[in-house]
Amino acid sequence: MLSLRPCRAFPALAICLLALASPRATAADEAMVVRMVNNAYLPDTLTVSVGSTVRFVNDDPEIHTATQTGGFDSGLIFPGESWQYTFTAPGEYQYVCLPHPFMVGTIVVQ
Ligand SMILES: [Cu+2]
Repeated sequence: MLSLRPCRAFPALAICLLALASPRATAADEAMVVRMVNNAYLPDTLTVSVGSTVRFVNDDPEIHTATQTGGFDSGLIFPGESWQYTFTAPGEYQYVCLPHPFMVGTIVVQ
């Protein structure tokens, strides 16, 4: 029966609407995001102020990490997932993706 279709679709639709209704990130929040796209960090260098939380979002179909030698380590970030880290000290934090060592990025904290 054709009329069943909208009913079946409703739960998914409700989730979509909930997502749209959640509070919007401010411009400042959006700037604190590093996306992983096409096996690269975007942006590859991000400058933030001390105390900022940076969210690493995996928009790729592959697993990535954000790993600083001797420092922070996201562990595996699966496709569609994210991980965040708060930078409490000034400095230049260089990091790589462990499965893809050619993926490099820098967080400049000032
Ligand atoms: Cu990777």
